[in-house]
Amino acid sequence: MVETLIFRHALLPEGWVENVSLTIADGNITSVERGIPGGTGIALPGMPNLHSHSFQRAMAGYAELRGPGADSFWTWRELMYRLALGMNPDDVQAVATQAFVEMLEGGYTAVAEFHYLHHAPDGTPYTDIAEMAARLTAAAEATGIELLLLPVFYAHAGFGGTAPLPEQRRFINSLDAYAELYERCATLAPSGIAPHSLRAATPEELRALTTLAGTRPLHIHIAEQTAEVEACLAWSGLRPVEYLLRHAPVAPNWCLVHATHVTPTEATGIAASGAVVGLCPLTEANLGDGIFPAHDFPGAFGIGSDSNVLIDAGRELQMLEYSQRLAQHQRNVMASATIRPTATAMYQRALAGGAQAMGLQTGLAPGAPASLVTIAGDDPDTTLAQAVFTARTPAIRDVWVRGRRVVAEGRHHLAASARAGFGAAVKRLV
Ligand code: NGQ
Ligand code: ZN
Repeated sequence: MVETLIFRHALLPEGWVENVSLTIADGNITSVERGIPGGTGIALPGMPNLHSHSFQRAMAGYAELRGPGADSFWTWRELMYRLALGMNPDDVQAVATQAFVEMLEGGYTAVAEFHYLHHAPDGTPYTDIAEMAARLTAAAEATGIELLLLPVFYAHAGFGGTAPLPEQRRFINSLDAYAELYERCATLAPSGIAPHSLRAATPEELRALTTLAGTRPLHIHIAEQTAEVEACLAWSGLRPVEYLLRHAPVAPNWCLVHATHVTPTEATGIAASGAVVGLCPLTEANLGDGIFPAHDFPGAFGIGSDSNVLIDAGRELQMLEYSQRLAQHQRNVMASATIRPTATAMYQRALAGGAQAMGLQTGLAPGAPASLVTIAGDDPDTTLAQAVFTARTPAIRDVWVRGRRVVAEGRHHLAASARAGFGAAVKRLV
């Protein structure tokens, strides 16, 4: 089927263009024409969500009260582990369905699921070792979001190969079991390799995973918390990013998730490696991680919804810019000399970085997937600025993924049933 969409404005690789028509066949853009009148709205390439743990959507709002002592990332993690231990495959699918609906309504057209809840509650693998990944795939297919599966390798509780904690038992695989899991995932959806962190994989395991990855996407959590930096220094004499840059073949197919605590030398090293930094500003704020020095980072970055405490690409960019303003005591920090409107500049960089990290082609151009979102307004830079900085509700109107329209007038076609399934799962879980 061939379809033509006409827009008043569209964000093309070279910037905003007026009166654009896109011809779509078999899910891909086959031609882009300029000077075609009669269109309405503003079209942008859909944003890749480069880091999500969809199951954590079930606890959004339930961890915002103080415990007996001082709360931290680590006390949040205890609650999160308790949730993880209670979830069955139906729950995982119901919660992912809701999260993916919200992602599509919030401007994301693709998601990388950094997925580690593999096994049954007692830690034994399901009959199908990729049972949970299959549930994520089913949720992605039902909602229409494009999925990159990142089955996570998790084997240790801390640096130096310490034994995993009992409450981590659902995450644990040997390298052999992981290879089987990966192969199975690759039959379900495009897949990459994901050592959870330098805490969870030893140097030998990291080497084996790097070999398995080849040039496929390789994502790893790094330097998110100061306690992790200190533990890494105590173990190796190096900071986490320093360690990785020195001992692993970090390259453009790598995504360093968070990279919050980096020195200027480490930041320069990441940029030189060509790797993408996976920023998750809302989760990093929610968990009290810290602020990545994005203001002068010359490398690639994308955005991720991570814990899914709030799912909205615009809000994620807003938090990114605001965190830099608060730290730098300046305004319009993420704008550049070539793209002065801040929201547009951030959007373009996060698109490119997200696509690189997920191994996707992006941009409204011939040959790229027809994955796009629209917002309503006249002046595109101002409309996007309002969507990011001033809108009280998500500004996304329509969403297409690979030529299939899944959101119309701000609403996903499965919104009501997804919400009902999610509500039932959460009621049982919390
Ligand atoms: C995760 N989340 O894997 O879900 C982690 C917490 C950990 C974030 N880092 C677990 N935001 O890092 O040990
Ligand atoms: Zn994460």
